[in-house]
Amino acid sequence: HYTLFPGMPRWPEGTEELTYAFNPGNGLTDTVKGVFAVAFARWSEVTSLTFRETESYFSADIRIGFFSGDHGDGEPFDGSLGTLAHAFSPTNGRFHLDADEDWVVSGDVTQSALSTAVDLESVAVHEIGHLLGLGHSSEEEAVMFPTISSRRKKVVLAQDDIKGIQFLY
Ligand code: TQI
Ligand code: ZN
Ligand code: ZN
Repeated sequence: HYTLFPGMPRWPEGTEELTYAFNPGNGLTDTVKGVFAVAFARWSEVTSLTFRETESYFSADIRIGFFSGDHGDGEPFDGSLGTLAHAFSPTNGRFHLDADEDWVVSGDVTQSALSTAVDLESVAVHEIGHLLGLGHSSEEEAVMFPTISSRRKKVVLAQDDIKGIQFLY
């Protein structure tokens, strides 16, 4: 079953559109940005929320960046595997990914030669769930389940994820 954060934080009643922006310092390609767009679309398909990319990193609702090791928020990344990414409950909007992972951006993670390969879209869909207010699920098929096998792709929302997000929005 899905969980919510303590106190059930959510984006305010009446929120229709959330903006997101990428850390300008990362210089991300359109291919990488496209993975996030697809991940956001999975959540907008089952809610009335929409997501729009903006150029303005500091005024965006959701701020996405790749960082290595200690990056100034007291939750340092740890190199390959371990912590892959973190995102915070509404309405914080911080969405950080570990720059030292072997991210698979396009192509099939299950076929990667690297045992450390991590599927970017799978992690993005999970973290967006946190950004919108979902905690972890006890259901293994849910994208909000707290573990993922390496070289696994899990991007399709389970009924449990959908029930959780539709409770909030
Ligand atoms: N990062 C943890 C996560 O996103 C950070 C975290 C732990 C967390 N407890 C939390 C965030 C409670 C919000 C609320 O779960 S992670 C997975 C999964 C991670 C793990 O790097 O361990 C995914 C990131 F589920 F596969 F294990 C993305 Cl998909
Ligand atoms: Zn961080
Ligand atoms: Zn999580």
